[in-house]
Amino acid sequence: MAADSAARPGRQTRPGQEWWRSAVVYQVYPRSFADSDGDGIGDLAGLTGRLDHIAGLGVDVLWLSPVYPSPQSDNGYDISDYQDIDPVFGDLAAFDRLLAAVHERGMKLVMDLVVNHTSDEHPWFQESRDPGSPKRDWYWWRPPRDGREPNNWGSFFTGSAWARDSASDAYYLHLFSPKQPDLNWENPDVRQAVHAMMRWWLDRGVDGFRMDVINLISKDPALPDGVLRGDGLYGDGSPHFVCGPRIHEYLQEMHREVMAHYPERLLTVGEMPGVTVEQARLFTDPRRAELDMVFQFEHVGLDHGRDKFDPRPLRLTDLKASLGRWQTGLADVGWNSLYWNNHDQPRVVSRFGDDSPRYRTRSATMLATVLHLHRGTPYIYQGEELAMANAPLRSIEDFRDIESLNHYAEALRAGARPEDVLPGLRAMGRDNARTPMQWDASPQAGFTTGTPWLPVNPDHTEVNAAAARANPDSVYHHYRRLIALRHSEPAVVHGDFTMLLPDDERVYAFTRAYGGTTLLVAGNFTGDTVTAELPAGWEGAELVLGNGPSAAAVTGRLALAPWEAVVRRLTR
Ligand code: TEU
Repeated sequence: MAADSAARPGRQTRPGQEWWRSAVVYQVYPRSFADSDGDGIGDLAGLTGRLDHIAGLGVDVLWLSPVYPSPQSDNGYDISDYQDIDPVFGDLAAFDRLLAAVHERGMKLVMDLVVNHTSDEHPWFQESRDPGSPKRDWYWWRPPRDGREPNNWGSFFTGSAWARDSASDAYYLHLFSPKQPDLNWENPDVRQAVHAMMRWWLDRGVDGFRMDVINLISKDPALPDGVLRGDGLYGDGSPHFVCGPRIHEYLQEMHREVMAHYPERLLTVGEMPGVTVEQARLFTDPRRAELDMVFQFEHVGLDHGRDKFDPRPLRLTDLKASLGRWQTGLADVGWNSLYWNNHDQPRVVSRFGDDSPRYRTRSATMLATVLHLHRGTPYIYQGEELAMANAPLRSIEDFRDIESLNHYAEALRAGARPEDVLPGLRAMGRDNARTPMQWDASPQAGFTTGTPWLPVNPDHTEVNAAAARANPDSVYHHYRRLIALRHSEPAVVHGDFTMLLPDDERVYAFTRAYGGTTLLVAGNFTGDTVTAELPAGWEGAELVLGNGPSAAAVTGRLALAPWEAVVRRLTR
């Protein structure tokens, strides 16, 4: 699919009809998807060999998490060369073969753009360590303040957000790990280098970007202290870098310099920790020419206590209030992304469903139905279509993720016992989402012929793609039917959203209305049989999609079996 690199005056699809509004995206975390050479790590050739599994769902886009050269300190979100492929995943020729195979199946490929920070092993950073280098101002270098860090910000991965460099006895900023120094987007040379790199991938045929923590790239240049966090050790710098002072300017410039030159072809989604609905309206308003949609974090923070590793039970009314607010807030302008899972979140069937053999399939298909019938673009994370569950992570030796390992070490330094810390890591750690994709019931689930970098979940003997594709009642085929419904029923894409039963702690119900069609969607978030009041007029409505034996008869009351979901349709 050749890039339209000629800058045509904005011939744009009418707002509201862009192709990505009816699209479904499938995220691949390549390290854990399919290994073709037996080294225990997934690779591009392995992914290319498994594309029919993805295409068989009917998805439109494949989002590929980073495959660039990287020391792998944060599993590729620490990039040391933006225009090549890490040898562990293959090479550019293998990438081109993957891209062609994706396009041959009528799908698009979106790359992960990680430009808030590079790896500390990127040549740009290595050059910047010399105070006299022209690259010095490509990063946030500051002299010590009273012999210590330039401000009190804490890192997302525990500890200070500053690291001292002996080469110049100065500090550099890293919101994540010390091996992920933040780029200085105040510097136009940085922005131009990023734009050139983006065009290089788009001219190669890539169809867009998922932009990693893109709302963190603009910092308050004064770098003021933050309010001390609960740990009393570090300040919360987020008011000074979340959706910072120049973020819209940077994104509008990126759109002018890059996206505008490839009209109607791209999908751009900004990952935005801390973004609000009001801000998302600005980021996704097509008239502002910034991004198509954003990943917000409100709904995946509702079960956080002191922090993410202090999980609390989810209240369904909180979830409905949060997702309902995002539906209302982006109803007349902008667009939502819709997700439960990704490589940073625990598996939703374990988190918000019931991953027991009895209710794993039923709760997974209920969660999928409720999410996919919202207004927005749904994202499916690898294995979600199989209802893959959290991994049996026992001791800290079972963990690989830098975020979990750093949290554990800091908690023990602060005096906690392992048995106090491990339950939160087991429930919420990112390794839960990163166990190898479960292809079949063979010893390593068909993921590798070698030793996997992270153990395969033992439940792969029952939970695997081969079994799912062979079973018409599987989660896989339910996702396929949901995607087919999105592609055939305009009310799913364009319908107005109205939340029902906002105060009910058991049932999530809403309607979608478009033209003469109204859809009723209801999901039972419990393991009990429940009934709920419904608006009149639904008696005998057509059952479009369900996941349970009872297929929830609708009279004046809605009766739902444990974890049952229904979609009914009325056409006036
Ligand atoms: O994640 C940013 C982010 O907000 C998450 O790290 C979040 O803080 C946590 O993991 C979930 O509670 C992006 C990438 O998705 C993540 O994999 C990277 O580690 C991070 O940025 C740094 O690039």
